[in-house]
Amino acid sequence: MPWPTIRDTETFALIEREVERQNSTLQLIASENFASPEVLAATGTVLTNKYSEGYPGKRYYGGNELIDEVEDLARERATALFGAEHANVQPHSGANANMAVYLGLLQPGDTVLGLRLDQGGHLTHGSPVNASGILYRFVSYGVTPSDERIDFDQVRDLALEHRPKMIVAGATAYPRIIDPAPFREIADEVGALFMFDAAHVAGLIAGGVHPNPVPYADVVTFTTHKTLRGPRGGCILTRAEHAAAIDKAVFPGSQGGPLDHVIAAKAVAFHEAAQPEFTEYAQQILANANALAEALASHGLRLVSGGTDNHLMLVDLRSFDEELSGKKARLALDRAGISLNENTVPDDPRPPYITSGLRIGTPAVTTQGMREREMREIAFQINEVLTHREDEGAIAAVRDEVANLCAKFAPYPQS
Ligand code: DSN
Repeated sequence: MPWPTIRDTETFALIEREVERQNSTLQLIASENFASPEVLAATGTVLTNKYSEGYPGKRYYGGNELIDEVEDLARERATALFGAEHANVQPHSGANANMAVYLGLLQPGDTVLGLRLDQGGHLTHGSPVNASGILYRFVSYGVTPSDERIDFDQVRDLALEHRPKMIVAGATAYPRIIDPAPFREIADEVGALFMFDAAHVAGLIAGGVHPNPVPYADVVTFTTHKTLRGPRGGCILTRAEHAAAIDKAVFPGSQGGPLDHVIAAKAVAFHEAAQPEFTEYAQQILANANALAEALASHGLRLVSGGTDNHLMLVDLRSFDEELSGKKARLALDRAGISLNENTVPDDPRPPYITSGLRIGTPAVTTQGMREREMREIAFQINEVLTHREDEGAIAAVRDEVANLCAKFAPYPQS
């Protein structure tokens, strides 16, 4: 990276080493990506210096004329990209975005339906250790034991029984398309609001390869750094009728000053996602995920739900080797330069910090230009590591192969 004259060599040496790690190892964490140089540049600007509590035209600090234009640009681009009536681009993260929606549209103690964490849901969808589960009465739905897809009969039964104020759809570890239409129907049947958390699939929606929940949902939240490939942050899209409540819940309800440098970078990312090549990118994420899933299955690894139709897959390690936990597998893969995360599989007998599964995603490797052929190579190397996980010589050999592969597709080659 072209750094300015560096005096804090200690910190910047660590950053340089992280650039090198990202260039030379495989990033298969489904929620990660490589932001473009323009997104990185916007994030590293003097906009970080500004205080601008409030919204464009209604700030509590002076000197915000240009910041207003930046935030308006980001809001306009977000609403245009997804066809939404209103956008709030200030949430610092997806968790903040979700909590702001609950704060704006619910009362503490209200009943909400959400996908169970161990079935692919998110902490902010009512986990008992998260503020969502502490402040609201979440009731969880899950996937069917037979095909491991969302059990809409159960969603409907629970909705009729508990009469929730809101139904939440969306997931962090679910390998299939989430159809917003049946959620809307059930929400209408019981008079509930419908929130769709599109954190993982926002880029797939923007790229036109997954259904857009905006016409169905009262509110859509998402993060900007996963498949959407922007800076780390959150965003909320709402129908006009909820705009004032949501804006108030973000500021002053749950955040102070917005991160204006990150909002500028979000504007850049929305612009990038509106280009025709982003559709090709989204299509290739799916093609790569499909190729990787098929290749892993050919090595005898069971995939939750039998495959994928999004950017990720969940490997259930139990049938491969009963003794191999997700955590052990992840640590061995880390040693081989393959970065991913352990993950619970539906009805996992192991606790969440051990797990019986691996979550594997293709957004980052697709950004660096890898295609189906490389996915087959990656599946081969993953199988090598899992099979020879006690053999440090075999792991070192995979690490070399991974470094050779990554050298051909370095995401930040000029560094
Ligand atoms: N940490 C994110 C993920 O990995 O899916 C969710 O917040």
